[in-house]
Amino acid sequence: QRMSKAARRCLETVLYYHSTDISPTCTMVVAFARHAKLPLVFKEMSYEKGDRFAKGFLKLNPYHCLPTLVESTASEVSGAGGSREDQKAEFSLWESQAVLRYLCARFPENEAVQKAYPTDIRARAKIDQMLDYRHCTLYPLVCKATNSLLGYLDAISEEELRSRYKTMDEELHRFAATYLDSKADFAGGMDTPTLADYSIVPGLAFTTARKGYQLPARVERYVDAFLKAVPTYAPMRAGFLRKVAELAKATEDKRRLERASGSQYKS
Ligand SMILES: N[C@@H](CCC(=O)N[C@@H](CS)C(=O)NCC(=O)O)C(=O)O
Repeated sequence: QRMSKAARRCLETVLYYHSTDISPTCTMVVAFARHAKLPLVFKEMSYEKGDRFAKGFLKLNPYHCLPTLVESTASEVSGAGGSREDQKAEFSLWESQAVLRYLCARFPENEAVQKAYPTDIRARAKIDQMLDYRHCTLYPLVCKATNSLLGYLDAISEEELRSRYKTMDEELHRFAATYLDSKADFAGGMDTPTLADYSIVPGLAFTTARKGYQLPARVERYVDAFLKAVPTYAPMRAGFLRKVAELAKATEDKRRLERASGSQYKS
């Protein structure tokens, strides 16, 4: 059935995210949207089953990465809202931080949005600076240090691992010295969490892949402050930490077995 021009149009915003517990990019957007109580439809996709490779979904996002946000219009039939069949996706967006910014532009009246991404241009520019820093500098160092422990990359020597953790740890100290001060809880001297914190905090959970590693004390307090301020994040973090521990253990066990059997097979 074609949508009549006269029909009232309503917009549905769907957020597709991974059901896997270890996606910092999904976590940052879901935690923010839930905390701000944004009127989104949340759709979990199975990472393992590869839902993101379905033809229909690839049309929405050829990069098949999550989170992906999709907006559709639907005719409102006798006030009941549109049915799925007469909906037509008209906008899709991926890249987690672009999605965060779009949600703020889309729901400007929301109080949590106003706090997380203020309209003052200098405050906003500083948050943008921290978002870019997270994606381009900090997070790549976290991934470089932790990926092989989680089995995402081949094994590396203990010496190399130590060196990568050291580089990451030095950057975390630099982050604390530059962006975290003693008066405010959040990055950039902010009293309430901003988009930058939603983006930075979840990825830090990967650092626990190495037993005995401790975040710099100021960064640890920052994570705690975020957990307190954003209660929707706590269960996500718990699942994330569990999954990191599981993956690290499974990777360690597998490599031990390979070494014992002298296998050439690489994980
Ligand atoms: N730069 C992207 C990265 C998104 C991304 O790689 N998401 C992962 C989960 S953390 C994913 O969906 N991977 C599966 C795939 O790309 O097929 C962002 O910030 O959104």
